Amino acid sequence: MSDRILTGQIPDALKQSLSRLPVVLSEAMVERLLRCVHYEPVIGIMGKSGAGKSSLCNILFSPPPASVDAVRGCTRHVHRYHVIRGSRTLHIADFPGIAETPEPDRQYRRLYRAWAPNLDLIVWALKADERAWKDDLRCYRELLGTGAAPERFLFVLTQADKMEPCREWDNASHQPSPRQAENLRAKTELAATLFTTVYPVIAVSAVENYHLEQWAEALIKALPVSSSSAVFHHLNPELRTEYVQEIAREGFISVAGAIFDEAALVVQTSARLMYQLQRLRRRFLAIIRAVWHLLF
Ligand SMILES: Nc1nc2c(ncn2[C@@H]2O[C@H](COP(=O)(O)OP(=O)(O)OP(=O)(O)O)[C@@H](O)[C@H]2O)c(=O)[nH]1
Ligand SMILES: [Mg+2]
Repeated sequence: MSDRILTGQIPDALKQSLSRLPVVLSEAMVERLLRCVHYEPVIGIMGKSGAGKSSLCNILFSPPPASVDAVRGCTRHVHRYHVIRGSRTLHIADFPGIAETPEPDRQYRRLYRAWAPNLDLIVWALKADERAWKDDLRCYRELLGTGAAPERFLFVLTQADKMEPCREWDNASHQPSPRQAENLRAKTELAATLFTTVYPVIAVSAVENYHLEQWAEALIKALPVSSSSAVFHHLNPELRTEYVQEIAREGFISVAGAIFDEAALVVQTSARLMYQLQRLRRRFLAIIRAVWHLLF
């Protein structure tokens, strides 16, 4: 069954649950909710060339995003990729590699300013076996200097299997050796300290399928609640764990609650009506919870 048919049926159930509200109000609420359901998230990807940005995206989303077009942005390009599932699209904006030109900071500032209003989250890939992240750090600080919010950035340590001593990687269990694990722990801590990250830094390997579930959780948690369910819809099915599902669903329910509360503000409030509104709210959110898996 196509998701358009489904979302056509679901508004009726939702409208019914809101039948005690004025029709204009309940219709406006359902319309706002459906806008959230069909919202097309945009995730920005930053990091040095070769950090493993494309590999991470290809393993994270389903179907793997295909390069579609290059958008001219000032002097460099931001590559856009689209992940299309059914009638829904997730957009990925792949920023040019840091430190590839003599003037990277200025270009990044310009590109970032142009894109910032559209980005739900920026994933910053740091290669695990890189000795120094001097350019990444300088660039990140530049962006913060332009007013970028730290909570919009999620850092990830990529290519964990290349961490020294890289010959010790266990190819059978797809796990690091104890010495590699210790080095990875130290490196993620270092990244979190240097970049003063809002979210934990997780070491992943796209090639070895290492820690991808944990990272998908971190991604869904870091996203704004208004877009986490839409991103969930595009995750590789293997990464749509119960826990990831719960985070996204609860986020969407909080959005629905906020939509209800805003609408309720315009309704006359007597003590009796307040009580009824609270009951209505509970019923409305219970329906959202029950149909969430059909929406996403
Ligand atoms: N061993 C290992 N190799 C990886 C991993 N991720 C990516 N690579 C390899 O690293 C190289 C660069 O990966 P990409 O995903 O193309 O990196 P990128 O950041 O998109 O690079 P640009 O598009 O040039 O900016 C490729 O040869 C990948 O196969 C990983 O987790 N482990
Ligand atoms: Mg790439």
